[in-house]
Amino acid sequence: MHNTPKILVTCALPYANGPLHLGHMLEHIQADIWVRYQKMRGKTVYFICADDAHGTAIMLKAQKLGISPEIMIQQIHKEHNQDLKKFLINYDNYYSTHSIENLELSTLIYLRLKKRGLIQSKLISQLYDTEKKIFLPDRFIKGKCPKCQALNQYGDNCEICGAIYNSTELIHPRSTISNTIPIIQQTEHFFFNLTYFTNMLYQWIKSNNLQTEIINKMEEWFSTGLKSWDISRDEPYFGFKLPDSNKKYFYVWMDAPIGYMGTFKNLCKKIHDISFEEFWAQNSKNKIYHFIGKDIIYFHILFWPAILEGSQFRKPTNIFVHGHVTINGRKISKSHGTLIKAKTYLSHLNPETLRYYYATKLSSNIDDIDLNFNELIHKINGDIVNKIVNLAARNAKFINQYCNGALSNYLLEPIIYNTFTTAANYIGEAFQKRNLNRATKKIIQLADLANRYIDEQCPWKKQYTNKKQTQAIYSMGIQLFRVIMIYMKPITPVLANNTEIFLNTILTWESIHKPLTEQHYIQPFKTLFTRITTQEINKILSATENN
Ligand code: NOT
Ligand code: ZN
Repeated sequence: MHNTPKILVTCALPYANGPLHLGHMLEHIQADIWVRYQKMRGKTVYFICADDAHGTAIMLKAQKLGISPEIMIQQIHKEHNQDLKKFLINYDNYYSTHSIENLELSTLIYLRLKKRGLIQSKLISQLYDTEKKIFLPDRFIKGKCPKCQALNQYGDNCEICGAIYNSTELIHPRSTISNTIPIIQQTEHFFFNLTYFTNMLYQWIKSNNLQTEIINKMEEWFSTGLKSWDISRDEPYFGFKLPDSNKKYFYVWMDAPIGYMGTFKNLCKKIHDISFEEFWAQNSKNKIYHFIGKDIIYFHILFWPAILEGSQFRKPTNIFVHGHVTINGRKISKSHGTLIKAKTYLSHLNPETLRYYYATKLSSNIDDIDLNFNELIHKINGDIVNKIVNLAARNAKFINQYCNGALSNYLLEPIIYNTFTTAANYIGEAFQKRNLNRATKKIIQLADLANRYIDEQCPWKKQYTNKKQTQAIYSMGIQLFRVIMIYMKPITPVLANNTEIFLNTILTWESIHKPLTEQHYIQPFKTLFTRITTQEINKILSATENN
C-alpha cells in the first residue's frame, strides 16, 4: 500500500425524470477531463454518479405515463447511462439513489442525527390539493405574488420582483396538478438543526479554498443566519420512509447527497481493493471532490457538510462549482427550443466535438458558458481538424510514402521540441485547476508553432535532393504532434487512442520528454477526425424544435 491519497470524484446526480441534455453534459465532461488528467498523472481515482430517483416530480411523471416510478426510473437510468458512455464519461459506477445502500445509509445517518438531538418535529402549514390528496411542492403551485401582484408565480419565489415567500402567502393559489384551489392544512414535519453547525460551517468554508464567488455567496447566507432545514415529506411520495414513522418520507434532497455515499458503497462491493471507511471515516486521508452547478451550492456547502459532521462522517475536500450553459445565448428550456438532448447531439456529431468545445470555454470560475454553434464549427474545424490532425496528415505523407513509416532517429530541432515539453507545467497546472480554457489555448498555440515550422521549412521543395533532411523535418512534425496529443488525451480520448495506433506508441505524460527517436515506425495515416458541417448542426437544431 502506498501513501498518496486516493481520490473520489462525483458529479451532481441527474433527476430520473427526463433525458440528459447538453446542460448536464458540461459538468460530466468537465469532471471526466479532470479525472482522466489525474489518472494520467498516476493518481488513483474513483469517479461516480447516479440518478436522483426520488421526489414528487418523479412520482407524478410516472403517474402521467401510467407506469410505476420503479419502472420509469429503471428505463431512464438505462438511457442516462448510455448517453454518458457515448460521451466517453468514464464512470466507475453510475448508480441510483433508489438503492439498498442508500436506504441503509440514509437510515443510519438520520438515526445518528436524531440520537444527538439534531432532528426536531414541528407542525407546519402547507397547501393541500384536496382532489389529488397531496401536499403541494412549491413548483406545483401557481398564484399571484404577495408583493408585486404579478400573476402565475411559483409557490416559493416571484420571478418578476424576486420576492421569496411561503406558498401559503400566495394570493389566489392554484394547484397545477389538478387545477383546483388548494386548502391550507397543518402537518408534522421533521427539521434538521442546521443552525447548530453555523460556526463549524463557517470555519470549514473559510479553510477549504473554495472559489471566491462561493465564499461571497456564503457570507450572504451567514449574515441572514442559517435556519433549520425541513427534511421530511408527507405521503404520497416516492422515496424512503423515515425509520421512525410510517407516513413520512425523507425529502429527496436529504437522500440525494447520501446517494454519493450509497453509490460508492455499491462500488466497494464490486471492487475489492477499496473500502467504504477509507474514504468516508472521519479520519480519512483520501480526497473527495464534488463537481456541481451553481444552482445547488447551498445544499453542498451548508446542508451536506453539516449532515456529515452531525453523523460522524468526514466532509468533502472541496466543491468545484461551474456556471450554467446557455445555447446560442438563451437559457436552456423546452419552450425556447434550447433543450438539446444528449442523444440528439450524439446522433449527428462526434461526442469529442462537444468535449473539446466545452474545454475551450471552461475555467475555474462560475460564469455561465454559452454554447454557440457557429463557434463550435469554427473551433472543431479550425483547431482540431486544420491545426492538430492536419499536422499529422501533412507530415505522415512523406514518412509513409518514402521512408516506409520510419521516423528519423534524431531530433532535428531540439530547441523547438523543448518548447513543447516545457509547456507541460503550464498545461498540467491548467488541468489541475480546471482552467481547461487555458490548457486548450496553449495546446493550439503549440499546434500553430508546429505548423509554422513545417511551413517555413518548405521541405516539399527539397524532398528529392536530400531525403534524410526531409525525413528529419517531417519527423519533427510528427514528434510535435505526439506531444500535442498527449496534452489532448484527457479531452479527446478516442482521438488519442487512434493516434496511439497511428504512432505505434502509448501517449503517457511521462513520455512527453521521450521523443520517438529509437528506430520508430508509424502506421499509414488514416483520417483521425472529420469536419463538422452546418447541415449536421441544422439537423440537431431542427430535431430539438420538434421535440
Ligand atoms: N438532482 C439534483 C439536480 O439538481 C442534484 C442532486 C445532487 C446530489 O439535478 N445531491 N446533493 N446534495
Ligand atoms: Zn413579485
